[in-house]
Amino acid sequence: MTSGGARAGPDRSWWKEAVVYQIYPRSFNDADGDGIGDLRGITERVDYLDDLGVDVVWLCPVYDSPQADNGYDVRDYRAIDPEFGTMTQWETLRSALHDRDIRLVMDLVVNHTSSEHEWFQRSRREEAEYAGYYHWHDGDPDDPPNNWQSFFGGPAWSYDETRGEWYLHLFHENQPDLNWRNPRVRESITEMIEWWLEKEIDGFRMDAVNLLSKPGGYPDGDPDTDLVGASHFFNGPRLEEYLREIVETLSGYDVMTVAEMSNTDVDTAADYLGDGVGLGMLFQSAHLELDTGPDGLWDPNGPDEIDLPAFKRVIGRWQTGLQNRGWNAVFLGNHDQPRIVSRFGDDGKDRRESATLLATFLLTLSGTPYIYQGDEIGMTNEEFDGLDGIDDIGTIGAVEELIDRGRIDAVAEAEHLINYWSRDHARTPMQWSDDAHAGFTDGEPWFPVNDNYRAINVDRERGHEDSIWQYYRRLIDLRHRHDILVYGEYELYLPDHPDIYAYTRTLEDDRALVVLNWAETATEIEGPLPEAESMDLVTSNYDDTATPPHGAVFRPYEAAVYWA
Ligand code: TEU
Repeated sequence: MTSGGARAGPDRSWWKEAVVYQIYPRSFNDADGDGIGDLRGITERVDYLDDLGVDVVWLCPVYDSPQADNGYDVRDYRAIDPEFGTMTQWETLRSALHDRDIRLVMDLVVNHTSSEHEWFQRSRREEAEYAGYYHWHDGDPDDPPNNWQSFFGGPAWSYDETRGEWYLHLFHENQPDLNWRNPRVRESITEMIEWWLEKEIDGFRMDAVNLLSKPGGYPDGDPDTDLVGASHFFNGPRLEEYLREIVETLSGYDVMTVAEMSNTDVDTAADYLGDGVGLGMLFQSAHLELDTGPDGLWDPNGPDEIDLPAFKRVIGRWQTGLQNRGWNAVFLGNHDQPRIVSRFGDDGKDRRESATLLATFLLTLSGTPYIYQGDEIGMTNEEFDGLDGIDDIGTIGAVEELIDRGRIDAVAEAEHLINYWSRDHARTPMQWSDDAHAGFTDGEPWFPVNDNYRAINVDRERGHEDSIWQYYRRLIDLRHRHDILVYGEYELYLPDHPDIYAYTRTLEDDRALVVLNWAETATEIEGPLPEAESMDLVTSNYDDTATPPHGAVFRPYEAAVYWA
């Protein structure tokens, strides 16, 4: 706070005022009929994004890749995968977005490469300059260097017959981790980042970036933890130094950064953001861990119910914890998570009401909102039959590990986990219309379209005024028009209420109140809300919410925004 009466205005940035839309290219729109979404397909939908009103597109990886992890296994950072198109088509997309004032953020996947990357090929052959590009370790082929586990199940080490050594991969065996201790690796990455910056991109989403620094000596992890080794490889000893190097590379450009950093607490985050290391935002994951079982995501005893007061505590910790110390990235879903309406709302009878409640939440918190493709029309989870039809290597690896460890005897016992967690829920093709394959492709889609596409699709949503899509559009517009929704300070009311999530945003003399009845039942609010009687309703997801919030009965998933 400044003293002497002069109040400092908000520390403005275009990326704080932006609403981001995340595109998973494989599943967005297929223009060439091969069943796989592509760059031309995205370009065809730029007007759609413009109508929705988003400011930034975050494009998941489109780099040349064997697609073992749908592009998060990069074979060549400077080439576009032919499945997605050509560099010229990428440039066309960028220009089409820029022509409509929509910025383009690329995914930066530098914790690991594909095992087919030239660097790894040369490294495994021990070519002098590349020999130390990855984490190699000698040892008995039957005895990995330590007990670390991979995110996708099984050990984090694989033995390479060519080199006769072990290599580290925190994800799939086809995704070897780069050795950031090696200055040559860091130089190569810096050159690659500069190369993309020169192509006039507007920022990076930095994949799994808090895993970059591994401790010397690769110490064993506590074998009784959910992901063995995590305490060693998350936020490792030299992470800050590496992040500073990346930030330095970006410093001459007006770009945004959002770092994927699960397993990070608020104070650590504040060190990485703003006046600390200088990152713009980060994706933390505490609010996505409330429904994991006692032993983590794939605990056969899970998933747990999400408890609203606990959810409010986690969100509040970040909302207030980063106040004046950083900036939040606000999100509930992405390409790794279940569909938000199925997880946090109700994908049955109250789908519209709960999806619009979630929209209200995302677009009225402090921080930059991220909308994942399809959430703006309330797309839902798919139903899977065991591992049949599962594409996600994360799900397959996790279930195999449960069997290997004797935690379950057969896949059938993991059915509930697969149906809850599989990353495939988010990866079913975008539902554009009620045409064949939901208008996603003229060919055979790489992954089946959700059967509900005739009821849930963009054409239908855009066709009527009270749809989820129209609501997103209105709320995006509201946020754009009112600084208070961007820069206002967050304050929670009724912290222990089991169904009501109510908070205010305050900017100088203005105050906004958001009330969300996060339940499938009607709820009467008894507790006090601020200045309720003197507030005007600004927007709600029922067409007749006229009552002031104090003492009012809120209907299932009713969401309302008031101003004073
Ligand atoms: O995800 C990193 C990551 O931590 C996830 O594996 C997360 O733990 C898991 O999805 C929880 O369900 C990033 C990408 O978002 C993901 O798609 C990639 O598979 C992964 O990195 C490897 O690049």
